[in-house]
Amino acid sequence: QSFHVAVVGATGAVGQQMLDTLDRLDFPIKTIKLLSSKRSAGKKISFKGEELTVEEAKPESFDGVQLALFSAGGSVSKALAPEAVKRGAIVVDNTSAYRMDNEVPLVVPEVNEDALDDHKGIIANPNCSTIQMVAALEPIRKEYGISKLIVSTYQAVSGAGTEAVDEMYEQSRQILDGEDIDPKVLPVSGDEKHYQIAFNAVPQIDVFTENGFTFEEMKMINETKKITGDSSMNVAATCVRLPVETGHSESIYIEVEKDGLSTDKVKQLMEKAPGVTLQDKPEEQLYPLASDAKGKDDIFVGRIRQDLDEKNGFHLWVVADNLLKGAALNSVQIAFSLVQKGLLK
Ligand code: 11C
Repeated sequence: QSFHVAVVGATGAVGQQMLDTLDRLDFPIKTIKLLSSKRSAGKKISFKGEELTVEEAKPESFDGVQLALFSAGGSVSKALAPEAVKRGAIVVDNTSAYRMDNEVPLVVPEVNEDALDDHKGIIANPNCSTIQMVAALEPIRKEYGISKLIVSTYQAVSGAGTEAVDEMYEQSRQILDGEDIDPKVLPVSGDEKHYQIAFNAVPQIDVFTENGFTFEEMKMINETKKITGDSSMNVAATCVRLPVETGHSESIYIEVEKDGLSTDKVKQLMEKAPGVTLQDKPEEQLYPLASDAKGKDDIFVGRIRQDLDEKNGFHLWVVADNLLKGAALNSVQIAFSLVQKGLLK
C-alpha cells in the first residue's frame, strides 16, 4: 500500500528535511505534491531523482491527498489544515497552531503513539526542544515517575529558520572583520528589538508571555504535560539561543517519585530507550555534542549524575538535531505509526 502525500512548506528548512526523511526511510509514496506560499511557488526541488515544481498551497491542492505534512508557519496551518482534512487527508502539523487543542493529539511516538487512535484529522508535532526531552525521559518517568523537571536549553539558530542561520554567519564574519553589525532577525523577527547572536547567548526564544516566561518556555511546560498525560508534574524551563547552527542541547534536572533510582539504572534505561544513544564516559571525555548530533536521527544523552543533596534528583545533558527528531523525523515517524495502525486510508 502506498499513499498520496503533500508537503506544505517544502522549500523551508524543516520541509527540506521532511522530503529527505521520507526518501531516506522509504515512506510508501504513490504521488508527492510540494506546496508552499505564493512567494516560493515555482521553485524546483528534486525528490527521488525527479525534478518537481513547488506549487502555491490552496484548499483545492489537497484534493486526493491522503497525508499532508505541514511546516509553513502557524497561519498557513490555521488556514489550510482544516481544508486538507475536509478533503479526506490526515494532517501532521509541525507548527504550534493546534498543539494545545483538546481535539488534537500531540504525539512523540516513543511516548504516546496510542494518542493517534483518537485523531480527528489533525495531529500535532510538538516543539523541537520538547520532543527530545520527553522522549529521553520517558523510560525514567514510566518506571519511577517524575515529580519535578527543570530544564535550561542551549538552542541552535536553525530553530528560528534559514534567515536566522544566515544572520548568524553574516554577523560572525562582520565581527571577525571588525565591521558593524545590524541584527534584524533574532531573537524574534517580528519583535521590537534585535540582538547580536554571533559570539553571544540570548535568553529569549519566541515572544514573552504575561507570566514572564517566553512562549518557547511555555511550550516546553505545557506540551510536556499534555504528551505525558501527567499534569501534576512541576515543570519549569529557561530557553536560550546560542550561535550553534543545528542541534539543541538541554541541561535537565529531574526529581523522581519512587526511591531506588541510581545513575547506573538511568544509564541502563537510556541504553534500552528507543531512538536514544547513551554517550556517557567522563573518564574518556565522552558526552553529547551538538556538532556530533547534527544530521543524526537519535537523541544523545550523557553527563548523568545523581544530585549531591537530593537523593531522588538527577541531572542529564540531552542533545538532538532539532530539524530531524525535533521536527521532520518525528513527523515522518508519526506518519509511519499511522500506516502501522491502519489509520491512513
Ligand atoms: C526554536 N523551538 O528553536 C523553536 C523552533 O513551535 O515549532 C520550533 C518552533 C515551534 O526556535
